[in-house]
Parts: sequence; structure tokens; C-alpha cells
Amino acid sequence: MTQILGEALPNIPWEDKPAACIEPMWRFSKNPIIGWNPTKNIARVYNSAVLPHNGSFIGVFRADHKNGRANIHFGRSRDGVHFEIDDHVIPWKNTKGEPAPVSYAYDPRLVKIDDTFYVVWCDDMHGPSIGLGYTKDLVNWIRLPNPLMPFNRNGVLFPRKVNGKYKLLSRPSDSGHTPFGDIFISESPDLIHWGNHQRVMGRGGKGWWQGVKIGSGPTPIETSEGWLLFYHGVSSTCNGFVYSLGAAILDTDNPVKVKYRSGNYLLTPQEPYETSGFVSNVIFPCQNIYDAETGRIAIYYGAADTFTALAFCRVDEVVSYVKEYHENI
Ligand code: BMA
Repeated sequence: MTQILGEALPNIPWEDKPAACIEPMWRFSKNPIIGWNPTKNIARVYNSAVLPHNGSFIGVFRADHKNGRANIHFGRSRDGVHFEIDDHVIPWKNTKGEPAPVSYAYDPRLVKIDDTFYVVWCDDMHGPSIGLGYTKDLVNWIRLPNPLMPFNRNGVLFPRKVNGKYKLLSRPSDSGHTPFGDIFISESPDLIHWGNHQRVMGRGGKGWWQGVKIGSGPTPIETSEGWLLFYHGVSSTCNGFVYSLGAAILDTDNPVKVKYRSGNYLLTPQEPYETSGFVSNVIFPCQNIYDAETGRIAIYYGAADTFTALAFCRVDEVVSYVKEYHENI
């Protein structure tokens, strides 16, 4: 049995797998959990990240404003399903305490390392690059220097140091809608100086769902089999890109090494809130939370660049599936 190496979360949002479901991952029956126009200034909330905190939940939310520009807002929830999202953007300051607003920001990830919450997002550094900031109290939000040069997206920090170094996944890209992309890893002793960049895994394989580009993903989950990494894979169709959700297992001590990777996707756009919206046919996972006690995993994903939705799986079943459909890519 694969175990999650982490903490228990008895109040994880959860629904058992429907009896008729033969897939390793299933959707929340009350999806989407955040719909159109959730606050006065926000049109859509999607591609967002939630964490448990003091018995309830907090999150950083990609909010597309009613002028079309994206930024990140903070929000809270008692149950991980119903959220109260601030109508104002996160008030970033630099390390000197001066206001350091972002011109745009999207696709945030949130991870707690020791006593600090880190936010990683797609930032504007004369083009898309990785943004990084932290808060210890959810009141003061401090920006750090951009870890990587443009153009880059889909930055994801590991939830602990590996061999004494912070590890950051990213997906080098271009300044537009990027028709290519593989997942790379970088490391740092202090979250300021980054290097030892290496390629973890590429697009492609026998299937087509991840043939154009791939990008992580929620925070990797440490398991007895290695780091369980969910990610998105993109294929190109007559109607544009289609974003699906896949999974891989990376070596615990050397996460540049892919142990297993599923040649099949785990979720692809199927429900109306995934196939129809501001950008149709997008499933974009940005966060997972888990209950190590039971092996339950809840994944928050953006649907059709419009909605926030939840999917569920069990670590043992999903790891077995990734191994069963493993493909060397
Ligand atoms: C990517 C990002 C995501 C978005 C996706 C589909 O390039 O911009 O925020 O969900 O495209 O439009």
C-alpha cells in the first residue's frame, strides 16, 4: 500500500467514488465550487491554490478582473468548498517594506514550508516569468526576487528541502501561448540564488493528450513511492489547445528522475463547466491537499479558465494506475 508521508486532515473536502465510476479520479458532484462574478471586481476565479490552516482553509486565487487583467487575491473557507475571497489584490511589499505591486499575476501555487506560506505565480518580468513571495501571518506579504528569467511559467516549489536545497519546478516558455514546453527543476540554498537547472520530463509519448506541452501542477505529494506529481498536458486540435490532467512519480531524493509516468491522462475536459467557458476545454490543476491517515487526495483545478472545481482520488489507487499505465517518454 502506498502511504502519504505527511499530516492527517480529517476535514478534507471529500466524496466517495460513485459506484459506477471505473476511473482512478472522480469529480465533486457539486462542481463547480466557484462560479462567475464571485465578487464586485472579479469576473472569474480559477487555477487557484488552497491549504488547510488552523482547522479551516485558506487560499490564493487567480482572479480575472472585470477589465480582463489577472491578479491574485486571498481567500478563506471553513470547509474547503465555500470560499470568501477578498475583493482586493494581495498587497505585496518588497523586503524593505515598500509597496511592490504586480502588474499582472496568475496561476498561483501555495505551499507551507516550516512556518511560512510561499506563493509562486506567473509574474510580469517584461514578459511572463516566475514570481515568488511569502507570508508568515497572512497579513504581511513579502515579495522575493524573481527566481528565474523570462519566459517561464508554472513554478511549483517542493514542500520541503531535498538534500538541503529548495527545489522549484518550472516550464520555460515564450511570451505568448507557447506551442512547446517541458518541465525543468532548479535548486536554491536560500530561495534567492537558483541554479543546477535540469530537465525532468518532456512532452510527447505514444498518446496525444500531452503532445504539445506539459506543466506542473500542484505541490508534489511525498509518498512511500516517491513524489506524486500531478501536472497538465496539452494537445492541439482544430479548435485550439485541450488541457488534461496527468500524473508522474519522481524519485524522493533525486526528483529529476522520473520513476513512473502515466501514458494515459487521469482527467480530460468532459463536463460542461470544463468544455465550455471563457477558454473551453481546460482542466488546469494548481493544488492538492491530502489526508495522510486515509490516503485521500483532493485536487483543486481551474475549469475552462472560468470556474474552480474539485476532483478526488486515493493515493494507493492513483499510484497503482500510474504504474499500470507507465510509459517511458
Ligand atoms: C495557459 C495559462 C493558464 C490557462 C491556460 C489555458 O497558458 O495562461 O492560465 O489556464 O493557458 O488558457
